[in-house]
Amino acid sequence: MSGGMPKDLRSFLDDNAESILRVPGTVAREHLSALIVQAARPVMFEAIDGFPGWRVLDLLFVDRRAQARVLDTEPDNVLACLATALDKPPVPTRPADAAPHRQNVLTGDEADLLALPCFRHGGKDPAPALIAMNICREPDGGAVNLSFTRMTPIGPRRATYLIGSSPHQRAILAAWEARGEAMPMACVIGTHPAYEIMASYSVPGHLAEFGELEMVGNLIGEPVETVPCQTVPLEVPAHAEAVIEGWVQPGVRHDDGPGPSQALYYLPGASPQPVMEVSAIAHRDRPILRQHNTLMFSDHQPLIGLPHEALLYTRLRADGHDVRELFYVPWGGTLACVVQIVPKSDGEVRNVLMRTLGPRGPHPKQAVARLGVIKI
Ligand SMILES: [Mn+2]
Repeated sequence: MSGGMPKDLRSFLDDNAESILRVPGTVAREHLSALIVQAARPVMFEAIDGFPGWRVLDLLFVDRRAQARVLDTEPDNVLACLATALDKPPVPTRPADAAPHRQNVLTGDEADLLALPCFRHGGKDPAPALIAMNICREPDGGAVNLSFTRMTPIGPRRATYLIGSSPHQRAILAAWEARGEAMPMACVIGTHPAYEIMASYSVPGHLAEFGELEMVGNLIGEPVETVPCQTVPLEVPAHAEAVIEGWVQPGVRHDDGPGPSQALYYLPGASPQPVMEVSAIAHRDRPILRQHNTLMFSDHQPLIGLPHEALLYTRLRADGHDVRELFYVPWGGTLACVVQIVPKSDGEVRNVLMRTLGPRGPHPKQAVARLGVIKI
């Protein structure tokens, strides 16, 4: 382990060095998407043609073995471990004095989204895109939400960002737009991967009790440290590879699409999405652009499923069912869920399947029971 240092992406990579496939040669960004899918395990590209200094990392959640490393547990204990952590009270964040991503702070004309090795996921994507954890806050110092977004640069300091997948992100922007005010936003890339579980957490109503960042402390076993942004009134994790800051102007939309979806469709059309005006880009030396390919057999499906698998596991076990494993199968998007159960009575399996199809996101359309005890 990494002594008393705060947990970040680099401490995680050091602790799990043997599990990472390293690609030392220079790779063209046009090839990244296909290479990531073929890697089928955590993969780091050490050099990207035309983007000196940058590295690209993906597939930290591709299967239960990878997820177990993030949670520092065993593959057959991932859901029990995560369920326990999500059941704990939130851990307040605490301020830090310094942040490695401030090693390079680019503002004004120096900030250039096009200098980052964004890449197309599918062949029909309109432009290279960037996946980031998006932090925004309700007006008047309200609740802070953390969620993933796909940003597509449309200029050096402008990017559309896909708002469709996060109800909280949509609601917070709507509150700012109703006041006719620009919304401050920060996009965070490359934290300890446990943060990403909470950025994938989508549960209605939680903002009244906690923001996602406050639950990350339970996943990494220490409070999340934050620092103020440089150009917007928001706090961001102090231990990140890169932070993009900016403002979302009210009422402005720009077409985005086509693009992949978690449900394995390649969405054919374009849709109007909000636009972030970038005010600063901060990054560590030799930054690691942790990215999420959104095509099939990537992190996209398992990461979206993971926190919701743990919540459903908790609920089914609280109802007295001997659930052993529960899995939104990646080849079913997030629409098919397999539950491994040791039933104790007639009709129990049917009840469990009906509960699995209940009103919770993601919304499986198909639930399958697998009986007995099986090692995966
Ligand atoms: Mn939320």
